[in-house]
Amino acid sequence: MEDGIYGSNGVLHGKYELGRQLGHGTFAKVYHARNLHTGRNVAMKVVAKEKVIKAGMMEQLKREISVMKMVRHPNIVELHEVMASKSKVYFAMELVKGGELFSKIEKGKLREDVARSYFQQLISAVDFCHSRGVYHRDLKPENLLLDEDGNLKVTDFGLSAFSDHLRQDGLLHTTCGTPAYVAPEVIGKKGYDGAKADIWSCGVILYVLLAGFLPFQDENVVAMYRKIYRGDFRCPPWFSSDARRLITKLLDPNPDCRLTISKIMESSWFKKQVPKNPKFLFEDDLLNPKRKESETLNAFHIISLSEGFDLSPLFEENKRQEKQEIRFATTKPAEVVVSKLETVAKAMKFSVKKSGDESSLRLQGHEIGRKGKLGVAADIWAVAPSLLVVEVKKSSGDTLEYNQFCSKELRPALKDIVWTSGDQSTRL
Ligand code: ISQ
Repeated sequence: MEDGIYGSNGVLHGKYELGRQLGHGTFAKVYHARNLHTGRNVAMKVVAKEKVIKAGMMEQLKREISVMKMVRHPNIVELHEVMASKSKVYFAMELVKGGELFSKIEKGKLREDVARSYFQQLISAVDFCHSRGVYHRDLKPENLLLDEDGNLKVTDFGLSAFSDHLRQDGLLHTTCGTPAYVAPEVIGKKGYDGAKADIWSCGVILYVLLAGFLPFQDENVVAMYRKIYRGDFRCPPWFSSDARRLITKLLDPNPDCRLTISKIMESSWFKKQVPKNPKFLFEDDLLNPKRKESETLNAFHIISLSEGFDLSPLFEENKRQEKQEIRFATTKPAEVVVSKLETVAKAMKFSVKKSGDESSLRLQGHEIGRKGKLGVAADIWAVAPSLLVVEVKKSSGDTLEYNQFCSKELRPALKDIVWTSGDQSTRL
């Protein structure tokens, strides 16, 4: 088979069983694969060596691969191992199951706080790699994946020579070769600073997250180049003044004037607190990381004894109210919980009030029921860094109406974010 790398059983390198194709482009294909020794599922990127050699990138690539194999960052798709045959290079990478960040933007622009949370994760990944001398050079939404918990994962860091468009079917997908995310100095083919070029692309990505469309667009590619060279773009009216200020400094066509990562991190838009600041049950865990680790395990362990909804044994002191309360654990981020609750409220035409840190929500019906308007209170508690407990209770109105609201609206809406100990996505 494939120049000797497959055994007669079709197993790659005697180790990986290739499964379905996850994506493809002109140069690269990505497959689902399973390591038969460890049982670990991976994403296997297969690239034709010839393309890399033709681009004169082999040496640089080898250097960057050796760096990427050593780096570990929560927002970077991990490169587990690299294998090669005569004609192909195989990258066994962390399998990321939540799809492309793209698919979120295809549904429309993101809320500013949600965009900020993704942008902060992106900048954290970019900063980490730049500090190790690795540049992406091809940052675009196709390279931004989401894991099952909604965390951002950047793919192809240091592998841009192998990077390719995996799909070309979406609203914001660029047709192969368009420079929508590429810095002017890169198009100009002068020598360029990889760090500055990545920061430009981050600026385009931030614009797209907040706008739902590209900053530099034209049916005519030459006209599009011209806009990029001039930094000729407009911010839509819904951008906040802080967001405008930051994007304008990121999309500066002069790389010497463009913001550095540390200046991005100092900017008021970037620093603004993201909503996910749930109350910490074990507040001093934050001060004592050693204890945090053991408590984290305990938190999962305790909750794993109380499957799914209603963890009332955890909160004995509230037993009197237990029929009126819903408590459940989730490994999803707080903004996912908030957005689920807001969707329910919207469907029911309830109004929503949130505390400043969005760890508490109050939902209020407008219809006058048997005991006035129905009021629902939701509180989000972080019991461990990646585990939240959500508590929902009636704050006003009739209990029967509230119970109906819970069974018909709330429980079905929250069902798929409830964590149970059998959940594959939890890391115990
Ligand atoms: C990881 N998981 C799923 C898909 C992927 C595509 C490209 C690179 C890495 C990936």
